[in-house]
Amino acid sequence: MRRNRNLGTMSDIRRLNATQPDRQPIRKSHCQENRIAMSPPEIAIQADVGTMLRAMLDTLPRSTVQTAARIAKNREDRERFELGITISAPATPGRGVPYQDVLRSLGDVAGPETIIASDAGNFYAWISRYQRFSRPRTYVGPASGAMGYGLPAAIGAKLAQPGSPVISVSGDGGILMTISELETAVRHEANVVALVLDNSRHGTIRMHQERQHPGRVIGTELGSVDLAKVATGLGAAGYVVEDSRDLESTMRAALESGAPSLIQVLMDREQLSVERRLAT
Ligand SMILES: Cc1ncc(C[n+]2csc(CCOP(=O)(O)OP(=O)(O)O)c2C)c(N)n1
Ligand SMILES: [Mg+2]
Repeated sequence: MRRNRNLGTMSDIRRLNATQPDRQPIRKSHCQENRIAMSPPEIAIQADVGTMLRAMLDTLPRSTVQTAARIAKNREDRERFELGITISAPATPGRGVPYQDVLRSLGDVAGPETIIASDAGNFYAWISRYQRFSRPRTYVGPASGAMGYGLPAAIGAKLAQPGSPVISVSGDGGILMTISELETAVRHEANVVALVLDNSRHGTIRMHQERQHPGRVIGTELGSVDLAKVATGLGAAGYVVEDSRDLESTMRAALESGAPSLIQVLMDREQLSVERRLAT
């Protein structure tokens, strides 16, 4: 069987050509047709990419020396990284729950086996930066950034892995797209916890409006919805958290309740992203 592996794409080659016009890249192709279809390279090699790279590596000088400077630089980089993923105190305390507190509680409640399924929205930036995952296959996220993904993904994960605690994290906009799936969770006894970070707006889009079109806010405000009540109407348990101090105990209660549940967290509406707040 012919293995079809590529070293780079045509756009990689074009980019290379643009940045280094005086150098002709070596083009490697697994098939003759592909090779001759492109403009003629200086050196053309038809080969399997793995075989070719191994052969090329053999021609390079070996450098296995870990210099003291390199080790010190690695340590420095690691420290900077650790600092970057340490949850800080909210810079300006606002009304409602700050995202830092949600992340801190989530980090405390979620064990290494907990599966977290994320929706798309501004809160996702906080999860990707601060939540630590130590086991493979414990994070489920929408590769295409589709809102509404978090809860159904959590239900799927729970059905596939019933022994693992599963928490979905969504914004109010995203959960409203697929909240009806809580009924599916109830029917299939998929006991997930849907954590909803409710800022009564499409916070992500508002952030883009603030950045690119200041003073021209349109269509990003959402109404105040009693999501916990909607959850109970669908047969799940519903909780509302207004105070950071109740976050952890509510998450634990929901995980241990043995029923699908939704926790509506009333967020600090002015906190738009990890670094940005609304000026108002
Ligand atoms: C299906 C779908 N529609 C629209 C978008 C564009 N979009 C990305 S984030 C976002 C707003 C998300 O709002 P919310 O879920 O409340 O999260 P927040 O940004 O407020 O934290 C929108 C409309 C998308 N990603 N997916
Ligand atoms: Mg929102």
